[in-house]
Amino acid sequence: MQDGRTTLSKFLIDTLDRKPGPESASGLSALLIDVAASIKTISAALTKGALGGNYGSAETHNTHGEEQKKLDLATNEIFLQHCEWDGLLAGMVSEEMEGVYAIPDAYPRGEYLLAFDPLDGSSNIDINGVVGSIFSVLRVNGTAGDAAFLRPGREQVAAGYAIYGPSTMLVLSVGNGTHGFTLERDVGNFVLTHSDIRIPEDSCEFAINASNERFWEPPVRRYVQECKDGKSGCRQRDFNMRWIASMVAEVHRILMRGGVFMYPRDFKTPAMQGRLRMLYEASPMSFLVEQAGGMSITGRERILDVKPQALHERVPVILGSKNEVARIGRYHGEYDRGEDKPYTSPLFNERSLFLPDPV
Ligand code: AFP
Repeated sequence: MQDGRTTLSKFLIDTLDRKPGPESASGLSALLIDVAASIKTISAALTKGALGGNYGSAETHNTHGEEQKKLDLATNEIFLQHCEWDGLLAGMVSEEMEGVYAIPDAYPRGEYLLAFDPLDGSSNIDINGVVGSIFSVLRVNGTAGDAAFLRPGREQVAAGYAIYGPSTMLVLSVGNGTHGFTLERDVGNFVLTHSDIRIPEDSCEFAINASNERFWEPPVRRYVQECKDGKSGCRQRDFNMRWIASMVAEVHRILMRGGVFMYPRDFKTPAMQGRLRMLYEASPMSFLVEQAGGMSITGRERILDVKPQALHERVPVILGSKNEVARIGRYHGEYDRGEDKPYTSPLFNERSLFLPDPV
């Protein structure tokens, strides 16, 4: 751009098309421009709020048995319409569709696969809260059908999310760091405003749905209890807690100022490994977090190394500031090896004369 600002198109041309590499001239930048067009359209629809006539339930359920809102279906359709025609995709998977969406015969097939959650945190819609869209791009590898998507997240060639807050932002990685673009609404451009985002390695903020505490595993209980003990506990500093019920909003906060987000394994629904979906929530967010210097694990494994077995598989997620996530991983290891002492802190309350050794 002549005014010195970097638009999304300029960023993609410079980063992908003009650099030698597997994704240069393969159409990935054009695909990401189509994804960005979906995001702009969704942003415009959300801005209308209740006046858009899209509020409320669609009175249908998705493959997870969750009630679909009208906006879940409308935003899903927006992604399909913007991305199916360009000849760059071989298939799409979404939270709102049971199987792989095949590209209609009228359009050519391409080399990429797109997985997306068109409206993450949709329970926030009715309260005019923050919501988002999440997406992940893989290159086709010869396999067809579901198997084409069932690959570890480290194979992603691009991942990103949109956050629809006071401003709309697109946060993106094509494997060279994590970068944030802000939508200039009156012009319709995404402009690079947050180049090479870095997550602080330490933090004093955590996010978890505490109403599930009784179902958590001991290592997670231990970590959260230690945070809550604050200055009078073994961490010897106070922590803050946040919960927005939109993974996009939580991850965005962590990218901006650090922290930890947890939707860990729990025993609320024993058949489920976790709450969040691998292909279009955990995997792309883990890619973005790692590209920003953070860490993302199930508790026991790096998420980007886990090979999903099903399109809508769920996975436990613990991500954010490296040193905090590593600590939670260490607590899981100690617990699994039987080295974890049950955590109690009766001496370390506010009347204590003692402070424990930091661990
Ligand atoms: P929806 O996209 O179905 O609204 O789910 C949002 C989400 O998957 C994730 O974005 C939140 O972190 C999590 O669910 C919130 O879960 P709780 O309902 O337990 O707060």
